[in-house]
Amino acid sequence: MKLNLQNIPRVKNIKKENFIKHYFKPQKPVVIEGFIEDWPAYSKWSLDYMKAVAGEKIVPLYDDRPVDYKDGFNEPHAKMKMKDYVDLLKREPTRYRIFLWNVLKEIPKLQQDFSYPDFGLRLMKSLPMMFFGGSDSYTFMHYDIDLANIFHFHFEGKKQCILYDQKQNKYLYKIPHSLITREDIDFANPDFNKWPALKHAKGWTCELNHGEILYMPEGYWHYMRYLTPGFSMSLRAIARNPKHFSKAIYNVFVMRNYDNLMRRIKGQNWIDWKNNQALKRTVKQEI
Ligand SMILES: O=C(O)CCC(=O)C(=O)O
Ligand SMILES: [Fe+2]
Repeated sequence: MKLNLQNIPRVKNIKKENFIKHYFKPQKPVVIEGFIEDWPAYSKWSLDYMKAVAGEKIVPLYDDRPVDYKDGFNEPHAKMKMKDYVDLLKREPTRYRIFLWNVLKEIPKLQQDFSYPDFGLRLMKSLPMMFFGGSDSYTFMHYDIDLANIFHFHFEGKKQCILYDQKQNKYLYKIPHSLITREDIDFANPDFNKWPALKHAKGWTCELNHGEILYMPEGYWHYMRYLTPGFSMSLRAIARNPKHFSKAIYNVFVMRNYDNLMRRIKGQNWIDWKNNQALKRTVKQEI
């Protein structure tokens, strides 16, 4: 038994009218090939290049340990110099990932290597974020706090992606007051005896290679597994669906603070309660 996933369609060098008509308007994901071949980044960006330009920077690292009430929202688990991190990635499989690293704030000259593509959406220019991972590391299933439209550019190596839209929430063991599913689900090889509702979730999948762009529509859940060491950059455009937009405002200004407060007050009990609720609420939906 496998997850119910269909392959994300692939297009070459799509024009913005077609992108809007076939993917943005219907909110469908797509992999765009061959779009950034004229960017300097296409030939320059590699792990070695990042080591050369950012080697001395201290980078925040995350592994796949379960959420601990003592950690703040998105607080890193370790720190290292970028040059040591790249060496580690190349030397051995590691769970350590860089998650949400603000490229332009850290290394402004990287801006010279790429431009903001015109897909007919206004991209948030101050927020290009980078993500790095080692062989077989993964970014847990989540959606982004602002439910944005995301353009995810991949460099070096290969990465597997699994996506779900917001309509699938009832089958995904979503944790309340949070943006993740139960962390003990292995989306690469799920245990359907333990998580039977997953059978009903309809999702999408692809393998991303160097220079390819994955468009993730508003609020889409995403799980990313690094099949080889590599990195990606995400550009985002604000959620246009008013329901998504108001959820984004709620998440940023209410949900995040409420969750942090409850962690401080109730500690591990809060985390345990949320994990339990994720199971209960999904089981209820199933019947
Ligand atoms: O590539 C990753 O590790 C995660 C990417 C992600 O979460 C994003 O682009 O929003
Ligand atoms: Fe994300």
